[in-house]
Amino acid sequence: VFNETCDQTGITLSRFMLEVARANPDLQELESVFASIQTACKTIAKLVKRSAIDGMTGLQAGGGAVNVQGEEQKKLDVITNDVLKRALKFTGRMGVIASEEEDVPVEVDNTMDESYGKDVLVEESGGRYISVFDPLDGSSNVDAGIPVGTIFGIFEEDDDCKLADNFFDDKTDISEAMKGCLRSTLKPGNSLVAAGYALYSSATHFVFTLGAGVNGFTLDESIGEFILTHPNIKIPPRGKIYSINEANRDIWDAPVQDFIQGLASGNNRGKKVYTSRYIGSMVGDVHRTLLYGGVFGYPADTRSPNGKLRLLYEAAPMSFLIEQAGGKSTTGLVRVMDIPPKSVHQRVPLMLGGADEMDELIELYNAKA
Ligand code: AFP
Ligand code: FBP
Repeated sequence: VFNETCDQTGITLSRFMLEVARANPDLQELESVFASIQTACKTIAKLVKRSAIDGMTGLQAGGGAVNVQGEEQKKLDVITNDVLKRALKFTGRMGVIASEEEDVPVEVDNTMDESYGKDVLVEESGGRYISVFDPLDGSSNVDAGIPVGTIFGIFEEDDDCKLADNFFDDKTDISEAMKGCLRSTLKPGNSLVAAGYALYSSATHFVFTLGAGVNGFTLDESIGEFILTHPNIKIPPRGKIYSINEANRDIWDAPVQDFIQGLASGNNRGKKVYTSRYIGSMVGDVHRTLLYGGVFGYPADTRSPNGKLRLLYEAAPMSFLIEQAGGKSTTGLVRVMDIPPKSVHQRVPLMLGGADEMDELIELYNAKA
């Protein structure tokens, strides 16, 4: 019956993860993590779609809420953060979660949920994973109906972090203990065990990697399931689109100025004249880059020497996906996946795209060094 159902629906994300877990017992616990993430993403898709109708547009009440990066929080930033946090909490597999919308990482106290009443034990606290996420990336666009997304990355907790958990009994020390836990746990992108995004657009897409290629699913709203529509995504070595905020052109690093000029004029190794597409919503811009090829970036400039994008929950997960699809991701000087984070909300210059395109950019940087 199960197979017959799948013949009718296609390969669902749930079935895909079930088969991954069967073939790789070590990844079994990730199945429940993914079950929660996909439920959260379906919920966020609904919230985004209904935001104008349900009065969820605009800034958080009072207009005064600002996240730790000094960005004004929108109502949807706050509620989508809550949706993801709650979903991850009840996997029972999370030790720590870190989000764009939280000042510091949040420990997952996943033993009890008061809303269920005191007697209901939800899960034994057995956090094995750490999740980093941006619940609603591109949210400044959302009121105009422009695509937005959720980005996530999953690391495995290490032993030092488990030791730090012992200190959580004294609630007053949680935040300091968490900082210690974070320092000992959050790793460069090359330690990610999974990463992905959901794109809320003309359709809802869910694209992820477990370190063995990239697969893309599309939400079939009639059955409420993500269906495998883009198996084994590969980014071509060269595309014909670049995606970058050209308002910053005059203040970019010189190699990026030369590189983009070369793409626009056809004076590049591929001898192709590129066109420009920029949504200003990273998930949409990266999704197009993955599927159509080309270049996406938010490089260093004189105003923002570290660029704009956050290493942990924007640049590293997207770099993992791009590399798994055969592309490359660099600051121009170093591979983004190799950069160890020093703080949760650290920014990093990011240029990603086809392997040939990025090799050309890296050579331009090397030539100017
Ligand atoms: P918001 O979440 O504030 O809309 O920012 C989106 C974002 O971090 C990323 O998704 C875009 O690629 C980038 O900012 C766009 O930034 P610019 O407006 O400076 O081009
Ligand atoms: P497509 O339907 O081929 O994507 O074309 C879209 C479009 O007509 C407009 O929506 C868009 O503003 C314009 O082309 C972009 O043109 P260009 O590629 O020259 O920037």
